Formats: sequence, structure tokens, C-alpha cells
Amino acid sequence: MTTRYSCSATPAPDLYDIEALSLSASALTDDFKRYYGVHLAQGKGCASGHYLFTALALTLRDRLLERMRVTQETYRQQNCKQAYYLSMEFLMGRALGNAALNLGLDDELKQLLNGLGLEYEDLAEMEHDAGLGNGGLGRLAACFIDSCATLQLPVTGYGLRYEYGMFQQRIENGYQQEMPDHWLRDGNPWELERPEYTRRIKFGGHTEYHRSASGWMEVQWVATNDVLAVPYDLPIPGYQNGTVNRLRLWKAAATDEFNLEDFNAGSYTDAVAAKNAAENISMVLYPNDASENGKELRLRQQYFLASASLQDILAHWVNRHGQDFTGFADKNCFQLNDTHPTVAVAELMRLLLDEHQMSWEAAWQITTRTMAYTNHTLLPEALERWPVNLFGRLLPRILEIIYEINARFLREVANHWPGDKSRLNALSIIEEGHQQQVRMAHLAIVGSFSVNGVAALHSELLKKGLFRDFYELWPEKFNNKTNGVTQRRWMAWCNPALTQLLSDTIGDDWITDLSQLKKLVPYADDPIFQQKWHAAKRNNKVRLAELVADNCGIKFHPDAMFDIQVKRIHEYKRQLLNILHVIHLYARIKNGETEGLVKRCVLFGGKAAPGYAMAKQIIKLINNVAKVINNDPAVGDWLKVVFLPNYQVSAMEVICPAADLSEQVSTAGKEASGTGNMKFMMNGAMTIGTLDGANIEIREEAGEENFFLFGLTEAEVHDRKGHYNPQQIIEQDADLKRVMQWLKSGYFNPLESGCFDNILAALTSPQDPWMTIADFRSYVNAQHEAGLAYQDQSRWLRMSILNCAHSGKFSTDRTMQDYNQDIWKLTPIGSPID
Ligand code: B1N
Repeated sequence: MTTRYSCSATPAPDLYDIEALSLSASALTDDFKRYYGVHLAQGKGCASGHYLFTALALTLRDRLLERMRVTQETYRQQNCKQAYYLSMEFLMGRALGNAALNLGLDDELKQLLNGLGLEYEDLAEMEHDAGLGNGGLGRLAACFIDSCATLQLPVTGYGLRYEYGMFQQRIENGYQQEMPDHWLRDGNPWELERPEYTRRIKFGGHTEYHRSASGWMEVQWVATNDVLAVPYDLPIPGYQNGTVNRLRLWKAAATDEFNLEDFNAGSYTDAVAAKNAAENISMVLYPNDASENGKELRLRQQYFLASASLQDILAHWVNRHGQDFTGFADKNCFQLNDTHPTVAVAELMRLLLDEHQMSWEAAWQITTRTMAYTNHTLLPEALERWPVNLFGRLLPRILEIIYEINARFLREVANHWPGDKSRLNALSIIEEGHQQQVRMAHLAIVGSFSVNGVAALHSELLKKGLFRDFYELWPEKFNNKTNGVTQRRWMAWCNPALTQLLSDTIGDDWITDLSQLKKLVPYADDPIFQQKWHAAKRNNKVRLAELVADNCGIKFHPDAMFDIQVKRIHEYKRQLLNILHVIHLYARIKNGETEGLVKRCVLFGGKAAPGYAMAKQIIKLINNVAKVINNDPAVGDWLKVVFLPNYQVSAMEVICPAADLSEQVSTAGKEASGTGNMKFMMNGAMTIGTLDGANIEIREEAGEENFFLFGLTEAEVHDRKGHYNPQQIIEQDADLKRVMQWLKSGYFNPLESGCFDNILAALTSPQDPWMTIADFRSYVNAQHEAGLAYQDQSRWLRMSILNCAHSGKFSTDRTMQDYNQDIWKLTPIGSPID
């Protein structure tokens, strides 16, 4: 596409013999003042935090963008293999602190700002979170691209520039209220619009077949309603290494000819108003975590992302190699973040077949050598299926290609298992039934050379369960890549007290090599070190207590145990089990059974999908229980309970450094991995958890004596199905019976009778898939153990230190090295700057 921003035929003038911008405090100060006073035209009258933040961000942005340009030029010069992370979500959070840390400018900025009477932390607080994701899956994408930049791997993220991110949560009368998150309202100082790389995306219309002069059958997808995709680039800096990779986010824009007919009919304003339909595509993030709602707009978003990104990469290829795609698969790799961008498999085929006149066989070779798929969940409600009708109407050419992929695939299946009809049905990309559906996971597996799960157990369960037939057919495709998190954000940036202590004790190599933390092991029993460790944790607890006081009006005492569960609200994550335990503690306190009890501050946080009624009732229950307990004078300091509203990345940055106990209590086999569990561990929290997802590996690394284990195993959960009898369990457990009676009696909802009936019915149903009641007793016992351990301060500190010391595996630096070794096979490329 040509726009007025496109390259002209004349060679570019040489503007780049300039030296890299200075990183000195004085150069930064000059730029900061110029941005504030000139660019933003701020005078002496008012010190607006917003403008101060923006001036600082722009000062850093200059340094980031020049490194981004040089990094991209270097990749191009070296003609290296590149990978692309395709994801509907990138949950980036705030960028300022991360940019400063990775540019190595923390100290300079503090100096600069202090010189002006300003506080760095106050300005950092001004930044609005980039909430372009729901939870783990989106935050994982953000950690991945951070690690790739630090490892100097040529990896680009591709996503959508949603106008509205994850909704803002308020709590009113205990209920969740959703407010729109207009995060771009005050502008986004980090992004760079690139209109010259605008792409055109087709929707609707129909296909026509013509025989070309050379006898080739040409397919044309015509009479489409096109939408433009305009890229915005965000710089992703590596840790003090000069590399700045790119996150390219697409915004939908109407074409000029949009609704030309209306326009010509004289309804100019109608035609302009109709632009909305096109621009709606990137308007809002779907707020569903682990469930798909099957809306047409969502499929439009997915195709928009896939098509724009692939066109971008192919245009780059053609620019350099013309129509010769022989080396393409050796130089490019696409990682699909769950099935959400999986329509890319068919779109790459379309582009190669229809736009680049390739044969089916050659195009399929390229597709299946470049696509790799990551699965993030086993929950059936999250498996994407799209009605064939919808597909045919919205993307007719893509549906034809999916049919052809499926026909060829089913021939392969029939060869492999002659006469086995049931395999054909089980494996087909098209699900038969009263309404035919496209199974996106099947398309992803058929089209990819690699299929991975996100923790050891999860990857095993994929092979044994959900994808068993595919595993039998292609065992070599299946592999595990245990998740991680980036220690730059989740330790170095968010936990300065711990960072200082670590760096004083073992140096700071851990910032780029987390396995170095094992050097802490010899200090685990050292009383002087333990005291320092305790002081750092306490300092962080004071900081969290302030946040809680400001937002909830409840006082957390920093010497109490901080017992924390923050994550999306979902039945499988079992916030209910936690609240049952809280009610149990309350009952004990009320009855004077406080022997062996520890003082606790219990914190919950998380958003419920707006359409998930049960999750919303769970929030209401937590809030009602909290209110009763916090207002009961008989409880005193023994127990505080809060639901912190609007849990998001920047909140976790205050929460995880302050946690003593990390609640990871999902029903075994349901949480694919978890990543919050890792953030807590590396910040020295103890985990109370089931044998689920990455908890298993956390326990393996930490040692079983440093982990509070409870609950049924995945196999036991599986075996119990069909003869689970929660009512009987309740009858036989006096503590549990008491808890359930309090709930039933309306003790926590005196003015809203019946409002927890659904919850009670779900908990006591023999069909309850989450088996909360089955794990109550062992959970309460494990909680008791945790309480006793906390009271032995030096034992607790030892366990806390050892958890941190053994968290090295859970860096995304390790995860990315694993992806690179087994899947991408990229060579790290150094940067000429720094
Ligand atoms: O992905 C995380 C894992 O650590 C979590 O265990 C897993 O639950 C999470 C549909 C999802 N799985 N599936 C989703 C998100 C949005 C959506 O529209 C599904 N999120 C996960 C990272 O691997």
C-alpha cells in the first residue's frame, strides 16, 4: 500500500552519522526541561504530574527509539532468522520504571528529579497501566518479549492496539462494577505510529475462479469490505545491552472509499459515521479469561491481527528477496499464543497461494515449517470453535482454504488408521453436528511443527487427554515449555529493598542470570542475613499496608502474616476454598479457639469476567465476609480480610514483594501453569498449593519441606468423578459443618437473603467439577502448619530465603532459551550501541 508516508524513489539522505544521545544526568535534565517547557508548553504556574511524567517519558523514549532503529537495522544487515510472537494480548503495565532500569538510568533519573524537587516514584505513579490483556496469558507475552530483548534474540511481538483495555473494577455494595478503561485518553508517550506500513485487510465478499493466461487457476476474493491496519510500535528494551526490540500493535482504520455508495448517494455524514464499524475492530479487549464467547467481532479481531502481521512480514521479505520464497522457512518463525491468532495458518496459505502464486504443496511446506502453537488451557469452555456459517460469511476465502487443509489432513489420517471412522471424526478440523464448527486447536496442531504446553503436568495432560489422537499421529510435535516471569520487573524494579540486599550479598548477576540466586543458600540460616531479609520484607509489608489502607480503609499490621490470593476470579482457582478457610478462622476466634493461631491479614484481588455470574457472586461473598469480620470487635487483631479493587499489573508490583503466603489452590489438573505463583516465590513468599500446573515444579525446586502441600492429585480428582459426595464430607467434619451452617444461616448476608444460594448449591453438588469440599480438610491442616511455621520466625525466614534461592528456573530468560533451542533456533545478535 502506498500512502503519503511511503518511501520515495530518491535515496534516503544520510542523517544517521549522529552519535547516540547522551545518557548523562545533565543531558537528560536538558531534554526533560525542553520537553516540559517547550514541547508541552508548561509554565511556572502549575506543576501537573501528568506533564512531568510525559516530559520524562519522552526523554527516555528518544533513547529507546534510536536503539530500536539501530537494532532493527542490525537484524536486517545480518539477514538473521527472526521469530514473531502473535498474541491477542500483551499485558504490559507501566513502562517508565522498566525503561529506566533497562537503560541503566535509575540513578540518573533520581538525581535529575531530586535536583528539581521531584520524586521519581511519584512520577512513575502517574502512568496509566497498559492493560491490554486479561491475566496470565497476556502478562506472559509481556515477560517473553522482555526476556527476548535481554537475550538479544530477534523477536517481534504482534498484537492489537485496543482503544479500551481490561475494564476498571469498582466495588459497590460488595458487587463488581465495570468501568471502561480509556487508557489512551491522556496520550501514550511511548508509541510511534508508522502509517507507511499500513496494511489492507479483507472481510466479507465472495471468491471467483479464473483461468490465467498460463493455464493456472486463479482465485480472487472480491467485493470485500476492507479495513486498514495501522501499526504503532512500542520499544522493548533489553537489560542494559543496547538492544531494543519491537512490539507492533495494529489499530483499525476505515479506508477512504469506505461506504462510497452512501457517499455518492449524498449521505456524506452517514458514510463518515459508518467508519465506526471498521474502527470498532480494535476498540475493546474481550474481558474473558479462559472462556470464549464466540462473538463475530472477536473473530474479526483475530483475522485482523493475523492478516496484518503476516502481510507485514511478507512485504518485508518481498522487499528483499522478490517472489523467491525458498529461504523463507529458514528465516522466519511464528509463535501462536494459544489458538486466538490461529487463523494465521490459513491466512499464510492464502497469501502464498493467491498473492504470491505459489503451489499448494510449496505453500503448505512453508506454513508447517514456520508455525508453532502454544496451548494455555485444558478447560473445555476455553477451546475455540467458530461456526462454519460465520466463517463463510466473514472470511469466505479462508474457509475454502481450511476445507482444503482438512481434506488433505483427513486423507493422511485415513492412511494412518485405515477404516477408522471414529478417528476421522475426532481429529477433523471441522466438527460435525447441527451446526458445523471450525476447531481452532485442530487447525493449529495440523498447521504447526511444534505444539507445547506451559508446565510439565499440563503438557503431559495434553498428550494423554485433550490431544491424545494427535499425539499418537505426531508425537514429535509435542513438547513442554514451563512458563516463567521476568525478574527485571518482578524483582529488580518492584522490590528495591530485596534488590539492594541481594546485590550486597551475591552481586547483581542474578538480574540477567536468575540461577545465581542459589548463592543465597549458605545464608539461609545466618541470623544477621535473616534479620536483613526480615527488614526488607517488613518494609514491603508497610508499603502494601498503605495501599490497603488507602483503598479499603482497613489497617493491616505488618507483623501479621500476609496471606494473599490475587488472580482472575474463577471457580477452578477456588477463591471459595480460601474464603471457607477464612470463615473457619473466624469461627475459631469467635469461639475462643485461638491456641496456635497466627495473626493474619488475608488479601483477595481479581476481576470477574462481566458475564460470569458465579464469579461475581464469589466477589460479593468475599466482600460480605470481610465486612462482618473487620467490623466484629471480638476479632481484634487476629484477622483482617480485604478485597482490593481493580487488581492490575501495577498493583501486583506492590503486592508480591509483601506476601508471606501465596495461595495457589486450584483444583489439580485445571490451572495450566500459573505465573503469579512464580512472582511470589522469587520475592520470598511460601506457597500453599495443590499439585497443579507449575506448583509441582515450584515444590520440586524449593524442596517439599519449603512448600505447604494439600489436596487431591489430578489422578484422584479424575477417579472421584461420579462418586463425589460433598454432603457426606460436610457431615463428617465438624469444622466444615460449622462453616457451611454459618453460610446457610445468612450470617454474612442479613439484608440480602438468598444471595449466596447459588454458591452453596455449587459447593454441595455431587457434580461440582472443582471439588472444593473434598480439599477443605487437608487445606485447613496445611494452613495450620503454615501458621505454626510463621510463628517460628527463624524457621520461616529460612524457608523464605530458600524459596527465593531456588526460584531461578522460573525466569522467562530460561523459558525463552528453551523456546529458542527447541523451536525458534535464532542466533543472538549484539547491538552496536553500548
Ligand atoms: O495462561 C497462563 C497460565 O499460567 C494459566 O494457568 C492459564 O490459565 C492462562 C482465553 C485465556 N489460559 N487460557 C487463557 C485467556 C484469554 C482468553 O480469551 C483463554 N489464559 C490462560 C499463561 O500460560
